[in-house]
Amino acid sequence: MFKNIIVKKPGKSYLDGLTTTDLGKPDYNTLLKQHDAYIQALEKCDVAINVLPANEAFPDSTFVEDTAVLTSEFAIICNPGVESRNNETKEMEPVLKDHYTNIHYIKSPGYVDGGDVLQIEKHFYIGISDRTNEEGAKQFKDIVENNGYEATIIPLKKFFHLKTGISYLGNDTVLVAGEFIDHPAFNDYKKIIVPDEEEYAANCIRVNDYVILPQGFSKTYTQIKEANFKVIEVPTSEFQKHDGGLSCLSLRF
Ligand code: CIR
Repeated sequence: MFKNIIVKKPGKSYLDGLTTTDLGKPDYNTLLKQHDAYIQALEKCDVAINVLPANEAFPDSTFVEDTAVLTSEFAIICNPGVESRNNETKEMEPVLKDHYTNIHYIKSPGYVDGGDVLQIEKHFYIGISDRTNEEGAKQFKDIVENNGYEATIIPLKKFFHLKTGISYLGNDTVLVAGEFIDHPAFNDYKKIIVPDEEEYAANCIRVNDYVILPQGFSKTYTQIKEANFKVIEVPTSEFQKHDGGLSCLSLRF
């Protein structure tokens, strides 16, 4: 069960944030509406939500997930692997100190983006990507193993972040796309396979009783419903334009 969620409003500078897509410039008003819809979806999930104000100095900082990885026992403050985002952690640290005394840090030359870390019960999967390097992944693995968890490091082939292509829905079930569909690391889980044309929907979140899923991916929606999960759909076009999915927009603990 998650009790707390941290989100951060997007600022106007979001429009100048990082992207690898060619989906066009985000529309700021639609972006704000979509962020509100995300918060409204979370409100149905029986959690306390801390909505942090926007910080124009950090265009990508609405994607709070990349700053930290949180468990019920400890926090790991990440070291985001792109310079324009690296200091986002400085803002998040005092917020996390209100909740945690047991805090660990990824340190340079190790880099980890929280989007590269998936927790499935007592096991962490850590992707090596353009943002997370081997040194960072090793530091992360050591920290969690010292705290009684297991960890597997997974070099990514194409995905932006590990969680761009996989989500854990609970009940031993993963939602997988692309290079993770046949990846041996996930063979012990029940798999729901996201078709190529719906790849973006592979990034969703399970928050207590609900799976929150991007709107408009009907094949994925139907499969998740058929597996007996309760689903809330939210619009995400303006986040998608900047490589962001639903997990990126919150810290859940
Ligand atoms: C970035 O390039 O960092 C942002 N535009 C997107 C971050 C997405 N975060 C995530 O997948 N955890």
